[in-house]
Amino acid sequence: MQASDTIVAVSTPPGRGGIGIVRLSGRQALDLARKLLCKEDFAPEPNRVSLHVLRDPETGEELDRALVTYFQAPRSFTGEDVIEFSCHGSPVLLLQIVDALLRLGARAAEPGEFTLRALANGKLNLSQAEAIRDLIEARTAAAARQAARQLGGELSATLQPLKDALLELIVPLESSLEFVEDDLPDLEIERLSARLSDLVRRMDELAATFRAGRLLKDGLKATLVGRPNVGKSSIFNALLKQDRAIVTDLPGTTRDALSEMINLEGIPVLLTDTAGVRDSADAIERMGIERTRRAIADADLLLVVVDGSEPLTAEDRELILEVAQSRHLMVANKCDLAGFSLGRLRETVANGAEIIAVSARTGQGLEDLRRAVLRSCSAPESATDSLLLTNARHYDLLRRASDALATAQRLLQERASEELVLVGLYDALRYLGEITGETTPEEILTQIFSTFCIGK
Ligand SMILES: Nc1nc2c(ncn2[C@@H]2O[C@H](COP(=O)(O)OP(=O)(O)O)[C@@H](O)[C@H]2O)c(=O)[nH]1
Ligand SMILES: [Mg+2]
Repeated sequence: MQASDTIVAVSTPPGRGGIGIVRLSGRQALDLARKLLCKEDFAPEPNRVSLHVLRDPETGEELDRALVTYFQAPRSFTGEDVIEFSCHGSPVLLLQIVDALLRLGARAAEPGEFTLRALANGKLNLSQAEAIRDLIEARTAAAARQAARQLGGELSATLQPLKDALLELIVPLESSLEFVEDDLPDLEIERLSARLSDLVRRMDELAATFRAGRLLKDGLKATLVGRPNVGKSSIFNALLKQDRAIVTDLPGTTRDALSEMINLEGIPVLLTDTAGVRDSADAIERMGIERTRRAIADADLLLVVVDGSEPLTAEDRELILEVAQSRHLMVANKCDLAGFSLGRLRETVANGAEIIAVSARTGQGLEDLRRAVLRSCSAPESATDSLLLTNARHYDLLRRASDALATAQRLLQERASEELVLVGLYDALRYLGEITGETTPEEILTQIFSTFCIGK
């Protein structure tokens, strides 16, 4: 990637739409726009929109009429000259326009390259760049809200006081190394040590938010399992509040594993309905059962459904045994029926295991089920209002920083040399710097930006 290139990409999603945007960034942006507009004297006022005809640079044929906006360096997203063409949202047309700009000398942008340039030009830091990706990929409003906070710089702002405190610890250690022949006085060691443990505690507190943050971002896979006709598809539909799965009286009608995303208190839960687990002679149904086994292996949480209005069958018992080692919830369906009882189930499942009584028909108990799903993954039961760590890379670096400080503190207590103690402090400082990008190695940057979409 050469920063001297002028890069181009379609920035709106693939497919048809009212508007499609082509973005151009780099030194030659204005020059290339002049050629595309066939207007040598095109001198747009920055940040003002104007309507122009875009033409094929070779044939002069009209391609589209588009709104053109010029963002002058350094006051643009990338920090370079940027031109955005808001065209009609036809994939064919947008490709033609990109193609015209490529022929004029632009280069096709790599994934995330616009954002990478913004980073290189100091328009944002690495954790903010990652927040842009997370915001684009957010699947619930709560996840988007977290990403927006991090984009606003809240994570960097939270880390800054930790870095400042570290530097304040480094200074006296460095100077004692430099000027004092005697060891640090006990009182000073106690003071530094206390501040180190305070820092470790603050870092660990922030790291602990990752459990909830990860759920918000990555979500949870919950899979409904059970023998045919217990009401899995009905529960699936009731939770979706829409008739997505096929519900019938015939056992084995659900032949495929169906998945839909639902939103539980901001956590995206991928809910999967499966065909019944049972031996079947029907070939198509057998294929569904194969997928079911895979869905079970893939799930973070199994919702084991039984029909609470009937005695447990051998199949039910077998399944209950089978899932014992996996994370699961017992769901007794059809609690609207007169014959419903939890007693039989209580005798079969392990002591004290939670059983949730529901009725897919009346909706009774579904709220308990939602809450139990959240509880089972230790998610906060209501959307939290504080900053959460949502990125595994950030979590890992924070843990490493905290470990390095804990080791440094131990060394300090053992009266090890200041040099040794300082190693841990500098390591911690570097790890924190990697979160926001000041000290992130090039290959890590490349890896991070490869996960972005093109045109961002
Ligand atoms: N009374 C009652 N019937 C239900 C309930 N849930 C499902 N059913 C019925 O049980 C049958 C099987 O349901 P279905 O969702 O297809 O079961 P699956 O094979 O486990 O997916 C259908 O006739 C449903 O109408 C419920 O909560 N109460
Ligand atoms: Mg079904």
